Amino acid sequence: MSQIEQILKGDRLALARAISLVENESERGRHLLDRLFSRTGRAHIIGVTGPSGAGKSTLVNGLVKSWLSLHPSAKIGVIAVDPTSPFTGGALLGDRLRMKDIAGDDRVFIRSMATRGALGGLSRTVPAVIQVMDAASLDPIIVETVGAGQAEVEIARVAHTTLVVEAPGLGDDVQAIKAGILEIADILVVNKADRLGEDLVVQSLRAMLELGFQKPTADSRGEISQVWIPPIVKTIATEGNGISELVDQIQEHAAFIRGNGSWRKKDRRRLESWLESLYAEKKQVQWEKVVRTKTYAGLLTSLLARRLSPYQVIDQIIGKKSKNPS
Ligand SMILES: Nc1nc2c(ncn2[C@@H]2O[C@H](COP(=O)(O)OP(=O)(O)OP(=O)(O)O)[C@@H](O)[C@H]2O)c(=O)[nH]1
Ligand SMILES: [Mg+2]
Repeated sequence: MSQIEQILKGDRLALARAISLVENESERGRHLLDRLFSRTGRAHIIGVTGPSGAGKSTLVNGLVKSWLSLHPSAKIGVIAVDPTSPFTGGALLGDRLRMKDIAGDDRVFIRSMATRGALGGLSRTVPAVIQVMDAASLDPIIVETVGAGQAEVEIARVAHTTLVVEAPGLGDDVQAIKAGILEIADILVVNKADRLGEDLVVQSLRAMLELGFQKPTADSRGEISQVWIPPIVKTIATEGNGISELVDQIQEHAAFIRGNGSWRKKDRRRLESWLESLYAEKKQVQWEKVVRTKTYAGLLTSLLARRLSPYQVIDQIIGKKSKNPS
């Protein structure tokens, strides 16, 4: 059986190997992705983001368990993106611990990745790893990432359904919840509902929702416009409380976006943002080549001597003749 066939039928070893090739951005990995691409686009991609320690991994563990009890024949992919430096393997071990209930299940494929994104966001190979899992018919594919700036926005671009997990006791609770999360959250999760201050977190999220969403109004034809208002789900991930409601909400959101055309729009947005980052990478590589040329060295000398401005140098590099205005 060819490597492609093995991946398509979900062979774990073939899948693990393929993901490593893709992660290392090797030529073979690239080739594999080209051949797998036509088999992708089916999986429901679920993003899970939120501050460090909110209980995301514990929640993913519960979510997967609950999903499998509802759909015993499902095969699920989990990607945990860690913002840790390459020198500490601690967080990766932590994921294994938090996800201990599902780590041994052969219907679940877990992959931990370190962030290597150019801008400190998601690892730039995350979309490619999702693609391999998608081709292997893993569905849903759950991506956990710490909600720190860029990664949070990126995950919302990649996922069909984004869960933002908050929890009491993470410092300055109420202030820490950024208004920006409404733009990315499809479902708001208040985890650690067993902890003091849980009601404050719920209240501030609710206040934010009221500010951010007006009541749906009937248009001129009397139809109520369709707006998804993120539900707030309270959970105790360590006990499994609230998880089945969370699964319901996730499936409801999937049905909602399938019904109103957003699913396709999100697919397009994801692929477009992927193209954009590939283009930026190519440009970067080109630039690094330019910097090593003699022409560049010459232009740099002119720049330092103030004979050419930075604009004129760039014009020369990209091949435009700089016109002398005088
Ligand atoms: N009391 C309580 N503790 C919880 C709950 N959920 C998770 N925890 C604990 O909170 C700690 C952090 O949980 P994780 O699941 O590792 O949190 P995380 O958001 O994945 O953390 P990072 O991946 O480091 O950002 C662990 O000690 C969990 O056992 C909960 O509902 N209640
Ligand atoms: Mg985690």
